Amino acid sequence: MAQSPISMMTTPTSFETILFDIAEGVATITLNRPDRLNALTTSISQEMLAALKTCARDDMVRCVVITGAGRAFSAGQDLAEFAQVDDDFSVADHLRHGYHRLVLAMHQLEKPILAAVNGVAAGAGLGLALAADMRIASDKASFVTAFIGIGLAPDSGVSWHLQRLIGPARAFELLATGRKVGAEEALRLGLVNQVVPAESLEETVNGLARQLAQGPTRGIGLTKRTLNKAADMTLAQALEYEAQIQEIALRTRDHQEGVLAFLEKRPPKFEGR
Ligand code: T3D
Repeated sequence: MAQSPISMMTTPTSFETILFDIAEGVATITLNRPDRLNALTTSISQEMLAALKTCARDDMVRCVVITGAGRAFSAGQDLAEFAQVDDDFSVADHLRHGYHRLVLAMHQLEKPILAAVNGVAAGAGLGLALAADMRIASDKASFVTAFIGIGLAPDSGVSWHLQRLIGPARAFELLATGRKVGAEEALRLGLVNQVVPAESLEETVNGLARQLAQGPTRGIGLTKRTLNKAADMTLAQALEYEAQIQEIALRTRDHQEGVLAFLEKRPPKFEGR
């Protein structure tokens, strides 16, 4: 099948559309096209994917934060890039080579991912926020499915994540109407874990990220794996899967340290192993 240039993925050597920083066990990926509300281009998807691969490989990374520069989290697909495609363009290929890889990389990364939703999250930008394990939102954040506004159906995993988080009827309403949801309503719906004043967002997310980065990283990763699997299992299958995963968790250094620390009545010092 012919590939559109906008579908071709290469690994970038340096980042131009994201900021990537690792400190105290926390990797922060900042979407960095503030003048376009961090709209997603092929380049930003490639760079995010490369950053996520580093997060997966680097044992120093024990938690990941994704956020946006400026007043938005992300306005979704850059519609200007979209407008420039030629007749050979296949949207399905564009999705497969871009958002599918990103969303799956986030889903499969066995480390916690926090979305610090600093402003509007729309379309595939919402897709990225929903693919995180937790969403902490500023009181200035908003959520717009946006697909229907341009006559599209959901993509970037929104059909999968949204109905699991808020139920199928509410998911349908937000997808079919494109209604913008503010931060407080998002909290009521279960779309976000917490809403904080805009000026406290960074501090709140950093505090939680550092707490998670000091946790038993393998146990947290196995927890994520178990929840992901259980979502599509019967209870009997989930019980069996939990038993198998517990065999792995029980053999981690951090489990030994956790038990020892409890018996010695001291705080555990987890190393992520
Ligand atoms: O192949 C595929 O990948 C298909 C996949 C599609 C996945 C999708 O993500 S589809 C959905 C795409 N996104 C949208 O349709 C959202 C479009 N944007 C908006 O509806 C609004 O901008 C927002 C609700 C997000 C924010 O509204 P507001 O009033 O706060 O800001 P604004 O004034 O509309 O935007 C500020 C600037 O950002 C403006 O540029 P200007 O006038 O200052 O030069 C605007 O054009 C630009 N901008 C906003 N969103 C996008 C964008 N530029 C390119 N692409 C965007 N998505």
